[in-house]
Amino acid sequence: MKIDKKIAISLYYSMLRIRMVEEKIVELYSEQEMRCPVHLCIGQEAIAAGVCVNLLKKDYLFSSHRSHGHYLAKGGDLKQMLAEIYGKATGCSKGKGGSMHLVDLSAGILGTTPIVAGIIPIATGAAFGTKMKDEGNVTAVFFGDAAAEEGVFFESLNFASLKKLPVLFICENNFFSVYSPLSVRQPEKRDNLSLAKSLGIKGAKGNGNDVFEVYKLAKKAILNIRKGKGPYYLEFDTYRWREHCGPNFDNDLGYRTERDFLKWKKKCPIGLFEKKLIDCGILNSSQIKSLKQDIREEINDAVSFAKNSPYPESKEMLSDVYAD
Ligand SMILES: Cc1ncc(C[n+]2csc(CCOP(=O)(O)OP(=O)(O)O)c2C)c(N)n1
Ligand SMILES: [Mg+2]
Repeated sequence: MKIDKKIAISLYYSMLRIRMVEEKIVELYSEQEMRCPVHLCIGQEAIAAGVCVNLLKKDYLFSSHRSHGHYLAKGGDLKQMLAEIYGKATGCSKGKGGSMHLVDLSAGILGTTPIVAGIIPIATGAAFGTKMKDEGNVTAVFFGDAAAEEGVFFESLNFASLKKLPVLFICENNFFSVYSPLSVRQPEKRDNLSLAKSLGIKGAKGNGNDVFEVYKLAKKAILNIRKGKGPYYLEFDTYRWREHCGPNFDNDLGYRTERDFLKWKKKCPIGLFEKKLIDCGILNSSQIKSLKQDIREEINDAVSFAKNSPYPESKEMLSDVYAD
């Protein structure tokens, strides 16, 4: 593996931090102090990390309901994210949005929303805006395999291609929409990449559990966009480990098999990359231990901040969240 040491460590750190934040949410969720639903991306961290390491601060990011990883990888403030999940006034949406409405304007995170596919045209519009103003930002939008079934997906790709917009579409294919597998939702031979190409959009598919592969494909895509060559479509296969919504495992429900789950667990994006980094001599086990300790402390601080923050006042109920 030929990889720049600094990039390798930042990819690893980014994935590990996302995993540890979400594991903390798992640990604390049963206290019933977080009163909003959470859609965890444990198992899918490589896509957020591999794409976002290529983005600049001024670039824009949009995502959907499963967005903690995207928010953190793009540089969103951890304290404000946890405070938001705890419904506190110090949260990134002032405690009114919860886990599915993450925003950090200072990090270029313009928004995440839970309406499946609803964010795709919003991101496309933002990219249109930056192009009209000649601002030179790239806009990245993450969405799931089910979002690619909604009408706005096609409209957005069509418009982005027509106007050569600086937008990166990233489909995270985890094979399920809640409990429905692809086989009951899409014709067998459907291929989103061919659909994108038929609209004149370049793209690629990759292994979403291999962070280095994601990184390389995203790097190429983002360079293409920065050169003014128009939109790009990326699709990555991956697997969510936990239930669709919530902190538990749900393999007992029968919509997917324990065998499949274990097969994907063996392809843990963090475990596999960690082994590579150790084999290449980029990190050793004591450095990994100390990285984990640093992240643990950061998370504990952020949890205390969130828990000790006040709830929004009732007079705030109808005020504009992002006005100032
Ligand atoms: C328009 C719309 N329809 C249905 C839902 C309910 N819903 C929430 S998440 C989800 C599944 C989305 O699947 P996918 O886009 O593949 O993302 P994943 O959850 O797998 O990450 C559904 C159907 C919704 N939020 N919005
Ligand atoms: Mg899905």
